[in-house]
Amino acid sequence: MQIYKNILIDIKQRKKLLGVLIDPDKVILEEISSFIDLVNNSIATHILVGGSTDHDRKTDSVVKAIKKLTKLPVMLFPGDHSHVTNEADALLFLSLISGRNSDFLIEQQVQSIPFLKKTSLEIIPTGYILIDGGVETAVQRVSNTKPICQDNIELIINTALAGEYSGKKLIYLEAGSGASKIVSSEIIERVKENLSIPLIVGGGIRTKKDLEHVYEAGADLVVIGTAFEKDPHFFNQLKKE
Ligand code: 1GP
Repeated sequence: MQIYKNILIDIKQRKKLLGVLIDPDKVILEEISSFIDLVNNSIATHILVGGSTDHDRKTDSVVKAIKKLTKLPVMLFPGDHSHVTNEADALLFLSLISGRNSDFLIEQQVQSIPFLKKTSLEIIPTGYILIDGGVETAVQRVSNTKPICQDNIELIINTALAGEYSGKKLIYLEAGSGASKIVSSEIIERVKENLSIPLIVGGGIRTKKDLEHVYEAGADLVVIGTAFEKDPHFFNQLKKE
């Protein structure tokens, strides 16, 4: 699978992509099969696995279970270097470029190399930008970094471009899992018009309307986790045609 190449092809064909985020810390393995059934019958195009923490070291077994149940590409979205497994197809190789905590800018990445040197995972360099989502989120707590205020659009654009110019292949605008305020349309529009690499947006997206707004503003791939976790019936509104 060439996941990044396929993302570029999809964008060229004006397809909008949807990633379902599964957090190994929250998942009940016995229930995963019915959940993935819903994912398979929906417009979802990718599955992301990860979260800020993985207390029970479940990433490996969760990805293994998911891979047996779907043909969708599975991308890792790790909270730190210990959450990486060869069972997935790709790794979002995240650098938290909105923060100034060297641990999440480069240290975790360095620590992951002994494993990644031998991996078959497709590694996708991703500039990860934390934006104020109205509540203190797990990313903020775990990374000990401050999100960028939604009013500071210039700083958000400059951070995204600094990511692109330093070679990231994706930019991820993150309001944080369970955010009460999603990334505004204005931010998405402005970042998108400045950027030439694909744009991911996530955090706090709960309704089909939210999803449509974020797509309209210019997001290429939207990530939703909490809304599906809380109410799997949400998939009924996003059924494949
Ligand atoms: C979090 O962007 C993702 O990292 C998804 O957020 O759980 O709020 O959908 P939600």
